[in-house]
Amino acid sequence: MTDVDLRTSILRHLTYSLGSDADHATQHDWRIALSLAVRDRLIENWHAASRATRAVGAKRVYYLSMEFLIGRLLEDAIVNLRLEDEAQQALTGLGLDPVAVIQDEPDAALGNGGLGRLAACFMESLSTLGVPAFGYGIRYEHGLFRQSFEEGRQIETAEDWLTQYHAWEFERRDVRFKMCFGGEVVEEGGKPVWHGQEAVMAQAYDTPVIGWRGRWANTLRLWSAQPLHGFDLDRFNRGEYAAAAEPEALARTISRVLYPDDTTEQGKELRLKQEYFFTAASLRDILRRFEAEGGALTDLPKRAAIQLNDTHPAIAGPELVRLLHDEREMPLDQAIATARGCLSYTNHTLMPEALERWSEDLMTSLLPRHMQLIERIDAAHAAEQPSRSVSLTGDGEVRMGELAFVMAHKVNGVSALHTDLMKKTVFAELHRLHPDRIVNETNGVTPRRWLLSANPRLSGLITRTIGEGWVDDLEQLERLEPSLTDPAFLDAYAAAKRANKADLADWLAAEHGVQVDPDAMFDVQIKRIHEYKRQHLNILEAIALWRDIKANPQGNWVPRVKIFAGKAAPGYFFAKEIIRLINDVAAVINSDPETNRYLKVIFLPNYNVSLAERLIPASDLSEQISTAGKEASGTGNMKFALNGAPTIGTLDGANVEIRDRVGARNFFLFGMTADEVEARRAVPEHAAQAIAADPRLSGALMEISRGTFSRRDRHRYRGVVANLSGADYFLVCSDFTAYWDAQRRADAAFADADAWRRMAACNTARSGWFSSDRTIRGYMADIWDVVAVRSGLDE
Ligand code: 26M
Repeated sequence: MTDVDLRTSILRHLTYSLGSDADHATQHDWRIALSLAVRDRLIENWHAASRATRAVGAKRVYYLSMEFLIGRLLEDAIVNLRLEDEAQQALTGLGLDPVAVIQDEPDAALGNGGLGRLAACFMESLSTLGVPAFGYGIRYEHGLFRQSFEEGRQIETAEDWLTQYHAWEFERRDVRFKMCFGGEVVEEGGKPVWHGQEAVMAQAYDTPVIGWRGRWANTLRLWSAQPLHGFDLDRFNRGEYAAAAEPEALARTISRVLYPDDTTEQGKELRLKQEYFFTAASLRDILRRFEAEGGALTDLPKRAAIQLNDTHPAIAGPELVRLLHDEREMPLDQAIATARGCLSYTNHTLMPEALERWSEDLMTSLLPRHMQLIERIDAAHAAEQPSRSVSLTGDGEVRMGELAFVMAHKVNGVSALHTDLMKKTVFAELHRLHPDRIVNETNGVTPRRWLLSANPRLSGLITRTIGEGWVDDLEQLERLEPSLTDPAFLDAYAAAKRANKADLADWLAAEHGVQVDPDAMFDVQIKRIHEYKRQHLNILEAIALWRDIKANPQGNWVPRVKIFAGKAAPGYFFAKEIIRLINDVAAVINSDPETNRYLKVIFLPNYNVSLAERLIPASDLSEQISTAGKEASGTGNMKFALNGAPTIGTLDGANVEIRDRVGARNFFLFGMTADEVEARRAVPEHAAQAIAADPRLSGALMEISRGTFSRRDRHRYRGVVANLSGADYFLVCSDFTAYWDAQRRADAAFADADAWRRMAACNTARSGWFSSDRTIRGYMADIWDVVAVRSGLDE
């Protein structure tokens, strides 16, 4: 089907795959027909990639992740296959609006936030670089919940992306494994044998992941849980209709829904089942492939690099030992060493409440053999350490971070600061025992999605200026450096940003009924809602600014539109309070005729990958204001910098490295450092002190307390104010004055339009290092010991 032009192919699919015709087709039909036509163009290279991998016996990367936040796939495929013009012409020729067709696709939200989006960027970079790789995860029936607001409060509803036909996946009926839970371990012939009690089938679904120019494609293999035996006809015939369907429903529960928490670990049985289910199915698949290709089992590390994305798949350690030792008779020590040779682990957080711990009781009842093996692994590790100071269990719990560390040959952090803090805090003892194990791999983002495709105006300008080599060699953006003093270039740069902002303003008016001035500063904070990310610091500044403007309405104010978006975990009460407060503040400020020329506040519902793609290219200022030491890296920060939005931020996560590269003059730094944060917490009454010292801060808090934003419910935000003026664990008050000052520096810089556009362009020109291609090269060299089979740069 690749021998025909795209238009013909679309029409053929519309007729023969969808059974529709041009006169009756809906937008959905056209979108599916286009997807299938585009899909046809990548299948052959996809198959060629796996043939090439087998032909040279190449080592493969296996990326195990509970989350892949891939977003829409059609536009990505069109861009990477360079079909933009042909698709545009075909659709217009058929009387369709290309943008509407692309946007008809639901966002695949199989992830919570940064961790899941990183996995998606990595998959794209692995394909662009021509590295043989599989992503392994769960095919959730429901991704992250849909968010709406009712009287300012977050309402969650189920997301159902899979109710629409999913054009990008292939069900692999021949790839299914039986997965067991529970039961007991019995001695048989002198060896322990696990007899599981409950069983479900893991069914593979494959989605091709296409790299830049379509030269290479890897596979994202997601597991769906299905009943072992379908429907119980005997029971049905006995009239037990609901009971007959029960086993099926129970089995399917495992892949039913993504856990919507990215904060606190809750120790829920179903979550542990999900983790074991997808990890064990993936390992079974990896071993099957290895054994089909032949070779001694001890050579597994030469053929398979298995990356654990956080501790969610950490049961891979004991499971791989079980497969090698129990099921293939490899001596235990050798099995542990072989597993360790394959495994490596990425840590994404230092927050103690987010570190996974499973109760030994739950582990014993669900995975009895694994619990025994964890004890054996612990004993073997203890024997290596004279001090015996690290244990994988304690207080009746299994510590998954320690388990992942001990079973990995490399452990990595996701920014320089975060890796440094890992060595000094959570893994201090393990780092002393294994000083070469921890390495840093600073995160990155794929420039294909986050610049080329999301920001065609800017990417077009870049390509006209330096050619298109930057797309898969992002550090070529440095070649823009001479243009940073060229007024014609800067004019074009500013015009691209202005046009993106005008588009966003139109969309805000059409979709959300809010009017904004495209010449105002678009100040944007988009990410999960968390106390450590401090959206409340941002809204406090808005309140203080509003009060200042009201006190002096004739002042020379720099117009601002503050845009927020992000979801709160459904059980995270305080985060939901922050959402409501921002919505309430927005309602008051936006309807104030005295100030609304200068200040608008907007909280956009249902933040997702597609909304990020719309907002980031239209942003002027990037809010990255976490309490120092808490944000492991951030990746949104990189997307903004690349798209020419300077950061206002703390020295946290990758902000540090962004500032080093874009230059201190092009970054609005404020706030305490990670060390100062620790010291400040020890100061008694730190919040009260900060409030007493800054009348703007005390004024803003007073405004909240007196009920200005509380509608008819005066004490609505009593809890928020009490938290901030009391414990204030995330030091919002102590950083407020510095944040205010940094915002005023941003105002002054923005008021000088020439200086601002130079600053913005500097951010683009100097952010090339933050490509996920660079990150993946780092993993290849430092962790995986793999090489590309076909470099993305040749041909
Ligand atoms: C854990 C247990 C049960 C249910 C859910 C979880 C869970 C899921 C996701 C916990 C944390 C999750 O994500 C954490 C995360 O997204 N971390 C972010 O990772 C990014 C990529 O490295 C970093 O850039 C961010 O700084 C970091 O917060």
